[in-house]
Amino acid sequence: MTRQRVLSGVQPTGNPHLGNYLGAIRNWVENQSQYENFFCVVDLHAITVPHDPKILATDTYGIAAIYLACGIDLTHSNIFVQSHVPAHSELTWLLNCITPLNWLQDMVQFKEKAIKQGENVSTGLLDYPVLMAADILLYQADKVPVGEDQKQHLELTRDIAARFNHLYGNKGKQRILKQPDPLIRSEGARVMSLTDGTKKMSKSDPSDQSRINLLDTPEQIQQKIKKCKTDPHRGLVFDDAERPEANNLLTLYMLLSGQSKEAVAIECQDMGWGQFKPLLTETTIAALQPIQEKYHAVMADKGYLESILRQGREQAAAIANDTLLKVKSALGYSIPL
Ligand code: AQP
Repeated sequence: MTRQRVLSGVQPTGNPHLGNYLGAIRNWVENQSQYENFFCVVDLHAITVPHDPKILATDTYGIAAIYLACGIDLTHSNIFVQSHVPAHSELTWLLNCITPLNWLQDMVQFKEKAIKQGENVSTGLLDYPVLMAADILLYQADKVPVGEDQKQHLELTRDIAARFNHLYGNKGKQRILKQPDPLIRSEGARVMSLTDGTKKMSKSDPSDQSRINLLDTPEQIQQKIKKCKTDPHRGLVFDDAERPEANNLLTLYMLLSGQSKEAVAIECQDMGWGQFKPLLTETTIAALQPIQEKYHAVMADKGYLESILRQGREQAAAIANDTLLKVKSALGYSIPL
């Protein structure tokens, strides 16, 4: 039986954090043996906001190394860099021409980032979801494991595929592009900021105190948890809308310690913050230590990393180019001999 195909990615913008790990990468790792997986470093997405050309390549390698460090296994998964497969850009252009402008203007992430950027909003930022649709549709992916923040973009991807198939696949009778399903786990789907439990933990938050980066030192982790926002109540509980920080920090503890929600609820029900914070600190440091060690080992062997990315690119390009050819042929392009 052929395995279903999975595609997902992380942008090489800033430091990857616990949200990227718990919302996305951890789920890729846990489920990878069930699927045929393609994990890309989405470096074309990284320039939709102002970026520094001096660090883009290093950050791109860094995210690929994080994938390996978190447990991506090359017997089940391919790792590649988005810009190494030109079909991503080409399909984006073709899909741009069938995507209504107002679909993009309605995207929540665009509106939020556009407000943050003021006058410097690029066309690329508006077009980000079409590039994301191209990333996914090129691989005819069945499943896309992401955090909750990407759900709307996944719905748009499905709409774009359906529209293409309707317009150019004989009113949908011929399925040229497969509609993917999102894979969003309930726990960890939305890791919140350490400084405001109602805001998503995010690479672009100007305050480094708001997130725990996967490469933070034990001292940084200790200091961030010590200073993180809490509330004046004693006894820690999940799912109290009035206590978003308690819910977030308990969820982090649950996921990083590998315990069930019930066990954590019982363990922490009578705790004060003074008792809980050292426990969370110790658990976080212990969970990140093996990831950090593997990351540094991979980054120290650039030749190895490059060989993985070369192999990943070959596997990815074979599938991507096949889909691109089908799309161009459906659109009426002459195919070079
Ligand atoms: N806070 C989060 N909780 C759960 N999942 C999250 N993801 C991101 N933040 C959280 C998931 O991580 C994957 C990769 O994200 P990305 O590289 O596309 O970056 P992003 O969503 O733009 O991540 P950030 O940190 O939030 O960056 P900015 O600040 O630029 O917006 C995705 O699957 C995402 O859902």
